[in-house]
Amino acid sequence: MEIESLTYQSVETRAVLISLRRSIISKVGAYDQWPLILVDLYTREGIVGRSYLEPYLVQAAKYIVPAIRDLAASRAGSRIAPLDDFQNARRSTHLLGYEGIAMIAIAGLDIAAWDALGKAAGLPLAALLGGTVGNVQAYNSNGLWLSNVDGLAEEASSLVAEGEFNALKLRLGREKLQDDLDAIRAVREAAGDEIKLMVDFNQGLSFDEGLRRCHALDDEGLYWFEEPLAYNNTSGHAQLAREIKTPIQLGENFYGPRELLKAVQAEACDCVMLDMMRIGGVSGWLRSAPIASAAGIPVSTHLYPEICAHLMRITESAHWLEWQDWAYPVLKEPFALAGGQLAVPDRPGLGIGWDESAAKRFQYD
Ligand code: SMN
Ligand code: MG
Repeated sequence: MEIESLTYQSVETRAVLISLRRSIISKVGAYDQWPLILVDLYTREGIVGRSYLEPYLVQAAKYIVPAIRDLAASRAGSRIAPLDDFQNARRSTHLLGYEGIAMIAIAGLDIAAWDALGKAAGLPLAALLGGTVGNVQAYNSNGLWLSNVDGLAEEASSLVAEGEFNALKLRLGREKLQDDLDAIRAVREAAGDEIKLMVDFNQGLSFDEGLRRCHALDDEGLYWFEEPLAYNNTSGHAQLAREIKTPIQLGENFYGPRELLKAVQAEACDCVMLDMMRIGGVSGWLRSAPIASAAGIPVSTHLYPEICAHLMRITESAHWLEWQDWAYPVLKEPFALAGGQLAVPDRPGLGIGWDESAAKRFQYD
C-alpha cells in the first residue's frame, strides 16, 4: 500500500511514567521514574504516525501536551510536509520564542509526521531519507550516575553485558577530584582498559572549577568531556576546548539549527550531540547535522535511540548513539542490540509501536 500524500487529522497524546531500573542521580536532577509523552498522529488516509518525547519533569506534560494539541489542530486538513511545516511553525512561534515548549511541541509532531510518511511509502525512515537500514555504534548510558563509587564496578560490568558494549558513559563532577578519579578507576577495573569512557558533568561546574577539573582529568584517556559548564556558557566552553586535549562535547541543549551554528562558529566544542526534542525533531536534525558535518565535527545523539538510529544512518559525520532502554517498557518491539550496535529495523517509518496494555498501566495524564 503506497499513498502519495497524507493529511493531518488529529493527535492523541498520553503521558506515561516509567520506573527506571537504575535511578538517575545527576547534577540536573534525581529521578526514579521517567516520564514520556506518547504521540499518535492520525491522518485522514488512515495511517498513524508515532513519536515520543522525554520531558524530564512529570508536571511538564501539563504544558507540553496542550501545545502539541494546538499545533495539530491548526494543521487539521492540511497536507503533511514536515520540512515546510517546520519552517512555518518556526515562523508562527517567533513571537513566543523559538526555544522551550514551542520547539518541543513542533518536534513531537514533526517526528510523528515523518513516521507517517515512512509508513505511507512503505520505507524505514533511514531509507525514506536516502540511506539504508543497518547497525549504529552505541555507548551504554543506562547507568553510572553520581551514585556511591563502591557500586560502580559491578554496575559497569552489567552495563557492558547489556549489549556487548565497548563504550560507556560515566557521570562526573563529584565533590572532590579524588572521588572522580576513584569512579573512573572502578569502572576501568571492571570494564577493562579498552573501554571507551565518555564522561558527563551535566553543567555541574563553575568556570573556575571546570578549568581545574578538566585539566586535572585531561590525561586520564577519557573519550569526551560533556557539558562541564552551564550549557549556554559558550565562551567558557570555547576556552576549555582551546586548552584541553580531551574533546569537549556539547549539544543536548541546542534548540534548533542556529544554536548549533553559533556553538560551531564560537569553536565552543569538538563534537556535538543532538537531542531530538530540542533540535526540532527529524526536520530539525536534517537542518542541523549537516552544519556540524560540513565543519568536520562528529555528530552523536542524546536520548531517543530508536529515532536517532535512523538519522545516524544518513549523517555524514555520525559518531556515537547514546543508548538507553528507558522507553522499552512501552515499546511493542524493542530494537535489537548486539556487539555494541543498535540495529535499525527493516520496518516502515520509525518501526516503533506501543505496548498498549503497558501504556495503559503507566499512563498518568
Ligand atoms: C542526562 C540525560 C537524562 C537525564 C539526565 C542526564 C545526560 C545525558 O545529560 O547526556 O544522558
Ligand atoms: Mg549529557
